[in-house]
Amino acid sequence: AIKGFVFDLDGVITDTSTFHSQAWHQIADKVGASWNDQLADALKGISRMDSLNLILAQGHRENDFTPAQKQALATEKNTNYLQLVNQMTPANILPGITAFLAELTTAGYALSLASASKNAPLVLRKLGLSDYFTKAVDPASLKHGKPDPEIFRRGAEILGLNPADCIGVEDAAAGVQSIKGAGETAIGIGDPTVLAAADINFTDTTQLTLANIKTQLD
Ligand code: B16
Ligand code: MG
Repeated sequence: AIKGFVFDLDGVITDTSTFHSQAWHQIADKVGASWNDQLADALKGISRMDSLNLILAQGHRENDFTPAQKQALATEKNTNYLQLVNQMTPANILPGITAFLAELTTAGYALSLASASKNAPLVLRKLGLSDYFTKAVDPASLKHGKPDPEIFRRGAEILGLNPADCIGVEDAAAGVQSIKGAGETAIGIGDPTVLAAADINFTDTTQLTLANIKTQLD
């Protein structure tokens, strides 16, 4: 039986993906890589350095920077991103999420966070949601990022639960792959063709209710 929920942050709890995209777009322009929606989508759920490597590859510039220069570009992106995050308020919580978190907590489900973002604790504080996520996977401690199953496996482990008793909630294809690899039930939020590997598909966060999930699982 399901006892816990493991949440992605960006794209599920709040839409920081537009902020990540804005911040990376500036870096792409700087290194001469063309920017498009497919590239923006491919960066979802991917770690900061993996994202930079994808952008450099897109511009055929993967061999043009030293590790120190790449570190500086990643830091510059994060500075751009933090300026946007610092303007966030609880109004940036996606529709239905606060009610869903309250519903889950009241019903006795355990909650954890499986975000690839090193800025996740700050984002949760800005949203006023830190109290729901006292258990969170530290992305700095991971050997492999999404789509590897490690982050969602750890999301269950920190709750003391078997992955089979957990539902993972994701908006990115790489994240759904990670959930399924960990042996959890996957809810995909967004385009069902992109998230075809999920067990349950919802087009947006307003559909996240226990009643809707139970209907889909029966
Ligand atoms: P940071 P998630 C991911 O968060 C984002 O989707 C991805 O675009 C970002 O590069 C990654 O976090 C790392 O973020 O640079 O803040 O450490 O979707 O796993 O919550
Ligand atoms: Mg996400």
